[in-house]
Amino acid sequence: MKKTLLSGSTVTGDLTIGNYIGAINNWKKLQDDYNCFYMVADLHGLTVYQDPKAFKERSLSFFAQYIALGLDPDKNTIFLQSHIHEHAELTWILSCLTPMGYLNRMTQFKDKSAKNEKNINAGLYTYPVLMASDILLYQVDLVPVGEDQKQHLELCRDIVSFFQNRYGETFKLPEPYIAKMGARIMSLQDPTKKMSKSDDNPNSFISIIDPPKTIIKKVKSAVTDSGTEVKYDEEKAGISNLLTMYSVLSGKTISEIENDYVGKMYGHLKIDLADLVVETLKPVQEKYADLMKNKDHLHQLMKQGSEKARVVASKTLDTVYDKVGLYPEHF
Ligand code: ATP
Ligand code: LTN
Repeated sequence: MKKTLLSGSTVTGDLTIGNYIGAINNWKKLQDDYNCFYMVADLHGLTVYQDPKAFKERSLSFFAQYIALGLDPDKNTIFLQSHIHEHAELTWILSCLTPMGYLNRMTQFKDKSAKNEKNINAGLYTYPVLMASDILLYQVDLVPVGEDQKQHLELCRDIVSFFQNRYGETFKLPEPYIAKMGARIMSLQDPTKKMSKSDDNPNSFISIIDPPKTIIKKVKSAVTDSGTEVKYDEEKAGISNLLTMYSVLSGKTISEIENDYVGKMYGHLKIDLADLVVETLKPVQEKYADLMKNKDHLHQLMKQGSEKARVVASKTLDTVYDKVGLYPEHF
């Protein structure tokens, strides 16, 4: 029996090279060995204001971006979170068991509310409970996430014990699955912050569907220090970030790259990195363009994903409703 895993990305902006290196590239490697659920987290996206028309298009685009990046809709269950109403329903039940003190500790809530002072809504606060529901509905063994999501996963594990202490064994206890290399790509404009697709400054990230000219411009204008020697150094976050990206995308080790650039300058590495990113994304962008031409086909694939997801999610939710003592509608 294959182990089950689930992961997802929030619908805000477009997927970045950071999401690719830190998440989707790893998801791709897991698709043969695990029973994988990959979710387009559109409900999570609503924690910030979204223009309804643009948001609809973006969710479809995200679904196509997952597939274009190499997730196979026949091998995996790829679906939109909002298509499975069980996510929102389980969130309510789990919210009633989650102490506010636990949510108060979440660093993502603190960061996002500091960034978003005008819209600190309850959804932003209970976001980790929705994330726990995403995971627990599918009885998953593993959750591949970046470092930034580890705290949410720990909370999910706490929620399992709150629930099970009251109602008995119900959920599988999920484990984080964190890839070692390239787990964190930093912003091109402030390399002390992680690259984030919802950053206000588009020069801080490379979107996987940015045109080649934009990619080249963004890499060239990446912030580095005033030095010249191409060497990995934790004190020099900018150049180290470019080296990490180069290493993950080329498959070369950092020291091999350092050797290749002896006597050369930061600018040389930037030009080569820009080319490498453009080349890596070329087939992805071609596939994306192809997929977006045929929306009926995309809708068909979406339906295929949600039908598979619903079978598992509804079974778990039925068990939960029964355990907490909600009166059944059917006998
Ligand atoms: P947002 O800006 O909306 O917070 P994000 O770019 O941080 O978005 P998420 O949707 O939060 O992306 O994350 C999707 C997955 O990508 C997660 O597993 C996360 O750990 C990973 N990820 C996000 N940003 C990076 C990054 N800069 N480097 C590596 N992995 C990342
Ligand atoms: N919060 C996650 C996205 C996400 C997720 C999940 C990841 C939503 N639900 C369930 C793993 C499992 C993020 O990366 N921002």
